[in-house]
Amino acid sequence: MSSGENKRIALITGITGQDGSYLAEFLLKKDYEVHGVIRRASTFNTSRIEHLYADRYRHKGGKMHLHYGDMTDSSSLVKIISTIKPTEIYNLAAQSHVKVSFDLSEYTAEVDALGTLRLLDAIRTCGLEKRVKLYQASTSELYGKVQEIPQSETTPFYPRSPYACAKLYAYWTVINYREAYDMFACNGILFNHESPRRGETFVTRKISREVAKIHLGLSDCFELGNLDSKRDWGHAEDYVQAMWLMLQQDMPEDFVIASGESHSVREFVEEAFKCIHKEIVWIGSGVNEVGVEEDTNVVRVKVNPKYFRPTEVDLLLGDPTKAKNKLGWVPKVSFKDLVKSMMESDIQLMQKNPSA
Ligand code: NDP
Ligand code: GDR
Repeated sequence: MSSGENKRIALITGITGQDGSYLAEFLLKKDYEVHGVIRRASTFNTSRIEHLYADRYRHKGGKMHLHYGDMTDSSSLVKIISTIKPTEIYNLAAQSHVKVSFDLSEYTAEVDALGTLRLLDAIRTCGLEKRVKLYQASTSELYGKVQEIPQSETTPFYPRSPYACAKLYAYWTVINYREAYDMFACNGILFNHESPRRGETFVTRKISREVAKIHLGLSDCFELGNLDSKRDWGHAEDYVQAMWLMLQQDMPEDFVIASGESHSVREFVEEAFKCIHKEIVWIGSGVNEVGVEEDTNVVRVKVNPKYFRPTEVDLLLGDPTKAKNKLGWVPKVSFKDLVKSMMESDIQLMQKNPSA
């Protein structure tokens, strides 16, 4: 076999997102040739991956290559796949915001559900179904309304949002193509994972940014929705390693990737304030509940129902035993360290640029 045939070529959809950026870094370190699909946008959307170019100012050099494409545009997917001939595809592209999916339900289904189908068909159109390995970004949102605690690969699904319904379609399409066409295609059922690169509208990053602003005297209070929902939060950098491990197995299988610990939004807030040496106590209830700073009694957090979802996912707690046993994967970053790393990063960012 020539060295060309051994070349490891990865295609990442969603490379400009949180996970895409960590995964690209991880694969480049493993000497992959990395290709990413980016969308045309009216402003720059490559801030998370610019450092991966050899010449970041002229967007040149290195082993990362970007291609314009979109999950709603089959022809772009076929063109990219037929040109690159990837050995591994990581399908991370999605309208990934659960609350927004209630407003953009049809678009979310186009991208997250049909987009996955388009990608699978593009692989077949290019005749690569026996050569390429596919990772699908499935989600703990599939579990939705609690059926079992903790949630594992065998827990029944009960999606609670247009996002989760779209991801459920994608999950089953991946399994169907695996069985129908003998494709190496896996679902990673990943529980929430965060980082300093997390999008600003997800709750953890919203909290770390707002608490950083309070710490620096740039703001004095912020608003949240449901404080009682519980999530199993890990660090994105740990989780992208699990994506890769799934594609290095002999057989394609689906895996739960989680920390095995669950914390409420309220606890995340408290931990973030601890990082700036402030204790938060809660008074009132429901929409009248506020978080006040213990020493000063100043209100720091208010509940605003505008952030509530029509249907909520109350409690997610994953059981990652299968991943531990078969992939040898265990998360390294604890909840406390995750909050600390996000807080430190946002304090630094705000110090440099207070209007960020
Ligand atoms: P982000 O929202 O940070 O990134 C989403 C990526 O998808 C971005 O690169 C975005 O591009 C791209 N994208 C969106 N729409 C399209 C489209 N129509 N065509 C092409 N690209 C598109 O998500 P994360 O990195 O957090 O998550 C990655 C994947 O994992 C997603 O599929 C998400 O649903 C799933 N997931 C995430 C979890 C988490 O906790 N982070 C947990 C479980 C699953 P642009 O930058 O231009 O917007
Ligand atoms: P989630 O993440 O819906 O779990 O989806 P998000 O951070 O948006 O919400 C987590 C929980 O926090 C509550 N919440 C708020 N959420 C936001 N965004 N803003 C608020 O002000 C706020 N206040 C309280 C929410 O109601 C919810 O209960 C994420 C995404 O990355 C998905 O793509 C992924 O599939 C799942 O994680 C696993």
